[in-house]
Amino acid sequence: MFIPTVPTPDEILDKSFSRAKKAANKVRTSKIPRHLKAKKTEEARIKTACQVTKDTLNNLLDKTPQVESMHMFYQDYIDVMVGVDQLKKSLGALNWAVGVISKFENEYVFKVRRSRPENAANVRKAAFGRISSVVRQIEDELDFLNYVKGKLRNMPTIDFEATTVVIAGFPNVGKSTLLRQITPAEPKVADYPFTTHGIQIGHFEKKWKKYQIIDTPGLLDRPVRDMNNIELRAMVALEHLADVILYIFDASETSGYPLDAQMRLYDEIEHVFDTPIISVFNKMDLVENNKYLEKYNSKLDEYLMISASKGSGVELIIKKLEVIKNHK
Ligand SMILES: Nc1nc2c(ncn2[C@@H]2O[C@H](COP(=O)(O)OP(=O)(O)OP(=O)(O)O)[C@@H](O)[C@H]2O)c(=O)[nH]1
Ligand SMILES: [Mg+2]
Repeated sequence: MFIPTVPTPDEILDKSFSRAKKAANKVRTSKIPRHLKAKKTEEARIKTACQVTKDTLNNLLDKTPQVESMHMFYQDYIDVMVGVDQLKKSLGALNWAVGVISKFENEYVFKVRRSRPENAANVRKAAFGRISSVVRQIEDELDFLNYVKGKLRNMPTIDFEATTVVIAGFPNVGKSTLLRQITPAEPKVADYPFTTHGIQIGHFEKKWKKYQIIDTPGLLDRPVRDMNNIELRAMVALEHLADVILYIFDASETSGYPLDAQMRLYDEIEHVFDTPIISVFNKMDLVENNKYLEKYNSKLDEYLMISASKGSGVELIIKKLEVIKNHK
């Protein structure tokens, strides 16, 4: 999501007041009768300061995308990342400031026109004081928008036309390794849990069909209300994007999580989401005897057995994907 650069209150005010000064200088050097100059100069300063402040804030408002009109995935993603309510509140505060400054503009232009020439500067000073105070009142909101800008800088761009495969599973089971195998994407892979914090996307085409593979952060088998924000990003992708879920087990258990726990998460995902699931047993290169796996499924042949790091069995996944329909 693109949010324009967010200025601080001081930056906004510096710009507004220095532009106002320039506007005043123009009037001062123009051919207006001398006795009118003081008032005209201050009027120009007030108008310009108000305009420039409003323009700066309006520019921020116009360029920040409207969350409500976005796809539900983005809405939930933004909510998990920064909080949609807080974002709306901040934009609301900017709007409020624009309204108040418009009122000041009318009020103080009127005052300066009715003032005596020697009082014009004081009227303008009062106007500037009030503009400053309003802009400083939205300091927290501007700060927050700046934080939002940073947090959403890497917001993933989703291709809503492509068949979307969401890779899910426990931490450290090899999800990102698999994404690297199937697509040219290069997500970070490491031998510790929660390496992936955000949503990583890779693309490939097969028989003129576009696929989008989404790698997500690891999930633990715990209720949604106990999940941290990193896990929730995975849930948001599962909920809104998946045409099919690729559930990865670490059959070797070398990631440190027992298969029983991985199976509980599988059951939970199957229960919560109404999406086809392809089950994949990964790290089979480390499994010497897969007899013990049988206890997990009497129809063991329904699971694809692969080794993502070695690239073996990956073609079985692609084959399965070809028969999956894009249901959006
Ligand atoms: N032996 C073996 N190691 C693997 C295999 N697949 C992945 N690994 C290793 O397992 C570790 C975790 O791999 P990742 O791809 O980062 O796992 P992840 O599921 O994305 O992990 P998080 O992002 O932390 O949830 C890395 O050290 C990988 O090299 C495999 O098939 N065999
Ligand atoms: Mg990962």
